[in-house]
Amino acid sequence: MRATTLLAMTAVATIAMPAAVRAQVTPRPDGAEARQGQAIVRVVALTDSILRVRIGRDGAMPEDASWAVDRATRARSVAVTPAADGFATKAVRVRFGADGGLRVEDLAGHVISADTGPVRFDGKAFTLAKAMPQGEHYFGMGDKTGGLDRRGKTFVDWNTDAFGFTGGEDPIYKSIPFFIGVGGEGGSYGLFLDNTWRTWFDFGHRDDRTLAFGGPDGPIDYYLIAGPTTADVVRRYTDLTGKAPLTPRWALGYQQSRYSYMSADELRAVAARLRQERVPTDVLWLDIDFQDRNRPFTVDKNAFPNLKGLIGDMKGQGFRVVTITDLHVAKAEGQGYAPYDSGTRTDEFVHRADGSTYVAPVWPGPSVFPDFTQAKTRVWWGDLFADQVRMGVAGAWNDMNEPAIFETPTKTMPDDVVHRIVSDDFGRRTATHAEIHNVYGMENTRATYDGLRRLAPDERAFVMTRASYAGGQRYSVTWTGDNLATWDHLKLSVQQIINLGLSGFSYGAADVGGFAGGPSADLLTRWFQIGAFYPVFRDHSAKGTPRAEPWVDGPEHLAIRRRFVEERYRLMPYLYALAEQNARTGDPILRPVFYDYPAAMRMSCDQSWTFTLGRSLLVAPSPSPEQPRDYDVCLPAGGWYDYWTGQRAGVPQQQAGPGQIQSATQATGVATVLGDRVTVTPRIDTLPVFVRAGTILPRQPLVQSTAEVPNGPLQLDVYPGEDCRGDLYADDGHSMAFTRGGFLRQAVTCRMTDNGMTIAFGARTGRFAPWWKQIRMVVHGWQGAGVVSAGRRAVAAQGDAAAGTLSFTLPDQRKAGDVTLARQ
Ligand code: MIG
Repeated sequence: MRATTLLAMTAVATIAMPAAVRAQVTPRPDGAEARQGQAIVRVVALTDSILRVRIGRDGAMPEDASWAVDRATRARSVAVTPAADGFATKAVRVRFGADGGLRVEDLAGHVISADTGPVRFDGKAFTLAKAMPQGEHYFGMGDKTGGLDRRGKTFVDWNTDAFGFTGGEDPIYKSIPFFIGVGGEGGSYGLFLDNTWRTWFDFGHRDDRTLAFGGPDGPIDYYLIAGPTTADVVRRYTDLTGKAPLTPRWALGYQQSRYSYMSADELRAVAARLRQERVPTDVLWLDIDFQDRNRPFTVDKNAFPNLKGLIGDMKGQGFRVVTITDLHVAKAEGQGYAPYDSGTRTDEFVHRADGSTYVAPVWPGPSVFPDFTQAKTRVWWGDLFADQVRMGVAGAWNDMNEPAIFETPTKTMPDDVVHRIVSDDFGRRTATHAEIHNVYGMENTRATYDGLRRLAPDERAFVMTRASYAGGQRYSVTWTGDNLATWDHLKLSVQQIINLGLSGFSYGAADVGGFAGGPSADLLTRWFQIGAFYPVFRDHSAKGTPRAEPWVDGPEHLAIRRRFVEERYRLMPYLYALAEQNARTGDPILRPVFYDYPAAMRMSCDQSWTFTLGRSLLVAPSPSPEQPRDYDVCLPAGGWYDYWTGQRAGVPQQQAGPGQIQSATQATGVATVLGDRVTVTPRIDTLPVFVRAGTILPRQPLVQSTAEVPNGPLQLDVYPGEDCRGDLYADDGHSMAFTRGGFLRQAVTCRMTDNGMTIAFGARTGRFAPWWKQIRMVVHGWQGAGVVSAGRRAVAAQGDAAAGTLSFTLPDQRKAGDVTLARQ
């Protein structure tokens, strides 16, 4: 069916051209060029699986420069094998059709991506069109709304302050012109259009056989990234646009925010209550009201008379303080406001077309805007954080950087505002806002991030942004902006974070509870349960809305919320190892199920916001969370355990015999297990979480913040199954020492033997001495007693028949070695 459609489309594409005409292909050592009407298409193999496609409109290639892909990466290439109609790498074959149309196949001839015709121009605007096979689905594009799958929809990239955006609203805050096609005959592939203008993508909205995209101007410069797995694509996309740096560990803790905590006293009271209620917390946020008249880099001395002292006291209680710094600089002439004075002196602000400084109203009133596309302006901006760093501020929150402008229907700068580009490989030139708009926020975070790294070179920098562009993950984490306190937004938040993760932004957040509106008690509780599994877990709410701290709905709701925050803290070794894996590979922290389990694409349950945290944990909220009705969870093949009870959750159907197996689990209410399908009866105090069979899951004793040293052993839960492993990673959590050997990495694997199991601790790398002195092992799915030995030493073990576990304690396993378990 799918192949027929493709053949038909190819036929359509070629019928238009005289059949005998062949595209003229000019070979290159690293690719090939062909003529497409008036245009030249150049394809260069950066690697065997990453192709860069540039199209010269009138013979000349576009400027070889990028905000997203650095020079060294763009300069990579591999030698290719030429062919009459194109070339081949070790992974793909590139063929130009008679009309110069591009077709990329795997080496077995499966189509990965194929033009349906040549590039089309309309003045400066361009349109590219590719075949859209049935059964292919599309993901990525950052945190755009519209559900998980982009198929059938159309999107525009134009960073927009979208307060209270609805579930289908577009554009919103970020522009990441990158998508992944999943489910086509050539496997997953990615396409990144590196064009900062107001680009657009149509995933079959107009014509369900055509995926079209284009822009109003700017370079036609895109990358095709072959898989075949989705993970291959994401890793390669982050090879191109950069990995997110390892965050400080405290950024993985619970974070409490509000627009705004209005005074030092109020912040102290919130902090005290968090500790009193024993809700583990790492970060407190100060929103715009901590500043003097909303002016960036100032402090309201009445409300916060001693910010440095406050931050120090908070640190003493295990809290970090992150403060907001918007990019609009108050136009405060002759008032001793240093950012304005120094920026004016050295001409750091964006100009109008007539050369005067562009002034527009935002929070501080009339404001001016740093020209972040100049390297020297970024340095100037970064240096402004010196005071904050001195006061102990832990990180920066860059808001309003679309940029948002008040009192104008476009909500942003006029298109003809002039930016100066003096940066990277760009030729020195001016550019209109139409070109720079979508990268303005990212360059703002770049300036902030680089500044913090310069000011405190041995600390990891933490920046959170609202607007960004492809590659922004190198500088900041992000959140989804001004969402609403509705059930739809709770679900949407996970879909947004999944697509952010597939778009390089592995650290996604959404305001827990919803920014505007005020959540019901049940909604806020559910949001805590789900938010506890977000990569970044921050409760935040708008001025004038009901408070949304964990205790606001009374002790019963607080108890549920606390339990989920606590569970996140217990999982910190797992979460932190995922963060570190992300920094090396680009693998998202929070993933769609099909990331690690491609067959999940074909499962029949509603998986529209089921997600995994790493490959080992699967979180399955109700597809209609506001409804108390039963729902089905499909678990990928291979077997799963109920996270909360440790019991096997998916007995394969063939072993179950006729009829259904009833298995009552404490966590999910009554679960009916039929094959890999689990029927869940929702309860407000539970959230179904499953652990992949074949996992060794590290957890730690409960702490009230990551600053506290856990008291007790590291716990390793072993869930037997195929490819059984777990990863230990530890370091000091905040400094750059991990880049100099100050880390601990160790793999632990398990395999079933005839009469039990062998658990193998791999060799440890790195020099970091961890907090744990002992390891508590809990082996699940174990029947009866067991004899355990580590090396030649016998280890006392306790079997628990009811729980189906065997437990024992080992000294820290600094060296590689086997632990053997024998059934008795
Ligand atoms: O115009 O700083 O999205 O999180 O609390 C509103 C105040 C400005 C928008 C952000 C929101 C923040 C708020 N900001």
